Amino acid sequence: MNTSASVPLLADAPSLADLRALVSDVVRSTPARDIHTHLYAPHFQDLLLYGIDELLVFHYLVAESFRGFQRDLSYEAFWSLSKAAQAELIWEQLFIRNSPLSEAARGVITTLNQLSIEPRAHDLPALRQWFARWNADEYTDHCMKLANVSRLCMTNSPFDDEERPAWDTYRGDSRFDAALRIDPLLMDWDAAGQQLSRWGYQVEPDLSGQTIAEVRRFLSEWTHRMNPLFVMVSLPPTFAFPEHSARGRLIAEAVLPHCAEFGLPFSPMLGVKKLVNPALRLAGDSVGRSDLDALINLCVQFPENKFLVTALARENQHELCVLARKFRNLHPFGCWWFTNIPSIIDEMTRMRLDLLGPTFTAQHSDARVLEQIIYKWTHSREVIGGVLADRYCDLALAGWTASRPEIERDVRALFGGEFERFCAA
Ligand code: HDL
Ligand code: ZN
Repeated sequence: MNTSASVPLLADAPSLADLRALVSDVVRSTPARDIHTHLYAPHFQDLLLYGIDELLVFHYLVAESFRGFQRDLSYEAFWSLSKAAQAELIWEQLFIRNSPLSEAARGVITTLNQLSIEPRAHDLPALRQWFARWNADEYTDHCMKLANVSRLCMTNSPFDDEERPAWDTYRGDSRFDAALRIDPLLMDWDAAGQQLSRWGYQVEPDLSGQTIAEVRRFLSEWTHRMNPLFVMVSLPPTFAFPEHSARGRLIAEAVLPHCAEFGLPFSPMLGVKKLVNPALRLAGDSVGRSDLDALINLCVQFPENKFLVTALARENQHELCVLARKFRNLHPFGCWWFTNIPSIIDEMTRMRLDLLGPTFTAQHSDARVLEQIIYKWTHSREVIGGVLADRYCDLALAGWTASRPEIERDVRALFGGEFERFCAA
């Protein structure tokens, strides 16, 4: 890219270098709506994770650390350590023995720097005291300000025994949205059906009798309680639709009619191979390429439903973009989990812009620890800003120089505006 050339045609047009700087400034200064996180409003107390130990024992860093740990450190021995001791081992392995070059390790450095903490001061006891001084409510505001995030969407499961009671007293938090997560219902109907029975829903293992109506009652009651933005589920690479299974019937006969009734997007998150290494626990999941014919069938057979989709496999991204061109009830979002790394965010964002224009949701953080929104949005804005700068320069060289208000409009769309339009449709 020749950034020194002045832009042809329009005399007062900015130079390409000025245009690049303008785009980067808009991307940096536009607040983002974070539509998928594992964070919780402070009302949920201990479910909202923050602080240096939580940052270091993040499951991405656990997986990366085990690659370097001595073979004599068993998984069980690691898990039996205190969180503080685990954090010390991870710090030693990923930050002292090696340079923190991975995305998640560099994220800790970015986060500490933006919190005005000198990372090399590495004194975990002192850092613990610094983090402990914060009030969760004020600290939430502080981290959201540093990340330039306007709203955070939680991941809320009625099946989570620790979370469920908090909904009896939760009256909302203007910074947080809810998302109704139903993995157990669709991934383990036998156990979920028994749980629903214990909660008083008249359901049968073979879905007979009142089961479908009762599952819809369950979904309706939690939708009224949570007021979720969408209904979401993580699905394996083998997910097929239609499918002659409890999952296939529950999606077709209960979940999608429920979402249509309440005007909620259904969000299948495709391609998770659960616990390929169970000893790593939360860090033990992997990725597999999904057959997106399932998505085609969903979009075709349920044109009244909205599908908010993210795929975990890099190999699925191009087809997902093409399908978004075919079905306006399909909205791709985010660079999820193993694709949330600069090299793939760059590739995915270029592909999406080339095929869809600014009509998708460019990113979500998937943050599990509050401070992670700082690094996840800082790193993503760097990459997305670079891609957009290239595209606006290409556009200028083609003869159309976008103005600052036009670029601000487009970036707002990519950072939550298109998601809001999709949800309201
Ligand atoms: O299923 C999901 O929502 C995933 O994001 C998992 O929570 C995963 O463990 C994760 O944290 N990815 O970032
Ligand atoms: Zn997630």
